[in-house]
Amino acid sequence: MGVANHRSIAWGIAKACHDHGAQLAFTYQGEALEKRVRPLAQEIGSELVLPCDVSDAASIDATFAEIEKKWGGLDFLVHAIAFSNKDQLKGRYLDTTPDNFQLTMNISCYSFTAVAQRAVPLMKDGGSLLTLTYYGAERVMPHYNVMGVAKAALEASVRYLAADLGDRKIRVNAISAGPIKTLAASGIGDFNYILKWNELNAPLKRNVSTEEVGNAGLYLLSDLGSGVTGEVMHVDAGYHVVG
Ligand code: 0WD
Repeated sequence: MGVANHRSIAWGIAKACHDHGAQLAFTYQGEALEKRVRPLAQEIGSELVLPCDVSDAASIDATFAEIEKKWGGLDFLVHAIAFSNKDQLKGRYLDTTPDNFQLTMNISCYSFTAVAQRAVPLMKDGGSLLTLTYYGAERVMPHYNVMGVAKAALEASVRYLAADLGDRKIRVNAISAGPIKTLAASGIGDFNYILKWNELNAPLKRNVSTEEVGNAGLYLLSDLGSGVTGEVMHVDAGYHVVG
């Protein structure tokens, strides 16, 4: 969930999983994105491409009902979705409006729990849930503002969901990715500056690629990561140890 185009982090994860034999379904939000997602899904032989707006409970219900009908079960799920009004991803956090606070929290945080509620009954033999977060949850990053607050809540929900679902052999983790130039990132003020700063200061002295996040995703989603749950794993060229 969350492929918008070939630059999307979710696409990096999808490709890594596909390369290792996973059968995948994709969701898209609205017709404009459908036009982008369908050809990508076709590229890796996926026939299940479904609409899903995570701000609409009925839409999530319909998506998972269709997955159950087609597959009868689910092994893993990737949630790579976030949204906030662009005019509040610059300037001060202090200026966040109540409407955009709720919208950002709903789409960027609560939706992970909402999709987990529908995915869990399909994970009959255990499973793995993965979401995407950013260092702005832990430390103040310029312009990240309300999204940083939402990501902090998302990381906390990873821990609570991991505790709730461990007895069903369902693992719940997050990847804290370093900055990557995607559609969503282009909405963040001074993003190019953040990219450059990360490149200059990260221990590896570079930024990460969606392929690298994809490989880490493969580890957490597959049995390679069977002992890992409740974890926020940084894939950021090490920036979090210096930033
Ligand atoms: O630097 C970055 N790019 C980082 C991104 C660093 C660390 C974390 N992340 C996170 C993002 O916050 C997000 O949670 O990774 C996740 C994926 O983001 P992305 O790959 O950077 O961005 P993008 O390719 O734009 O995919 C996000 C997609 C949306 O795209 P747009 O740009 O159209 O908003 O999230 C989807 C949509 O496809 N999305 C929704 N899907 C269903 N229902 C909704 C919604 N209501 N809102 C947004």
